[in-house]
Amino acid sequence: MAEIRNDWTRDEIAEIYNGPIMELMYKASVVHHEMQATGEVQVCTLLSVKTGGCPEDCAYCPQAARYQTEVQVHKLLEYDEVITKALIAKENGSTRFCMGAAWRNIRDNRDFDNVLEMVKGVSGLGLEVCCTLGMLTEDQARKLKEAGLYAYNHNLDTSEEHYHDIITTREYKDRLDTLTHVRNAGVSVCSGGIIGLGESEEDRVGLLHTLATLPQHPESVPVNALVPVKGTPLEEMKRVSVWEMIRMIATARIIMPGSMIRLSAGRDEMSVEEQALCFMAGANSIFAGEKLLTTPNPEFHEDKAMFELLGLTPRPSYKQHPSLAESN
Ligand code: SAM
Ligand code: DTB
Ligand code: SF4
Repeated sequence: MAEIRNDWTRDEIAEIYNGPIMELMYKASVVHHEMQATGEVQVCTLLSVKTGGCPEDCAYCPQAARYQTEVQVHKLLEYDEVITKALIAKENGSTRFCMGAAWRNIRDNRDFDNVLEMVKGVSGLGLEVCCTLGMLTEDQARKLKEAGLYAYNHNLDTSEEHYHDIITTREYKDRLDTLTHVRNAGVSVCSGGIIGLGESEEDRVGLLHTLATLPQHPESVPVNALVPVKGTPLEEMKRVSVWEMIRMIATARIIMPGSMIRLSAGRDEMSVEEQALCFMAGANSIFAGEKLLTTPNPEFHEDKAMFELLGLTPRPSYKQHPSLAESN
């Protein structure tokens, strides 16, 4: 049985990451089979509850106020609209619902109170509720937890060394501090990154190393491929190849065997065959629905057809692998 380790060295991870691709996929597949239900893929839905106008300068992000993009800016959605969207997501087979806001950090104001109500409402539908609202304090994380929040998403995005080429308005340490606040409040941690930002292979290994050597692995690790958006500084970046996604996913699966590895942004450009390789390599979750937060994603019916073709079943909510119930 694969072991959960938090003492991985960078060299060990680099060796796994750089191994021959077939061997890497095989090893990841074995770990996946031991530690996860391989035929199951969790279907999650994203909803941008507050879009655009963000003061941060993340070079990839269409929601940063300083870039001229075509994003439709809107203030916080109404409660009823959010609940309606969550119900539709549930009817379409999603078991996790993630609400995103283009905030630098949470502030203790009316908007936050309204988000707490939304969390309560969505959790009442039996969905795993996740939020991604920027930086937060431990007290704010506790309030979210009390409202019924299951998980909080806060990506490290890239390695510490590459961070300032992508974001200058906050520090890597700010991100790590938020993850500590989330963890201390007893909320499940969702943290991963993006590839295709112009980072080196060492940066990818560095990101994976930081995640895998946190005191406890994030329960959920999204692997995003950059979706280059017109108007952002990274609009001209070349899309990453599926082999790079596979290397990231497989390495993440091997070094964080108990975590959900989420094939996140970038699926819209991937064939079913390419996605199947990502599932073989250990990915066990997707975001469904025609939009991620602001960019296109495959439609429900396309994913339904893919699940049928590949013999995959949607993973139920709140499921933890028995082998992990004690240890993580
Ligand atoms: N503002 C909050 C924050 O940054 O934590 C929450 C929302 S933010 C849009 C959530 C995540 O979406 C980012 O951390 C980043 O990893 C991902 N993301 C944003 N734009 C992306 C893009 N163009 N391609 C791929 N991933 C992207
Ligand atoms: C994550 O890692 N990927 C999702 C979710 N967490 C919040 C967001 C992807 C956003 C892609 C760009 C967009 O649609 O705006
Ligand atoms: Fe703002 Fe989040 Fe986009 Fe960065 S990724 S600009 S913090 S919405």
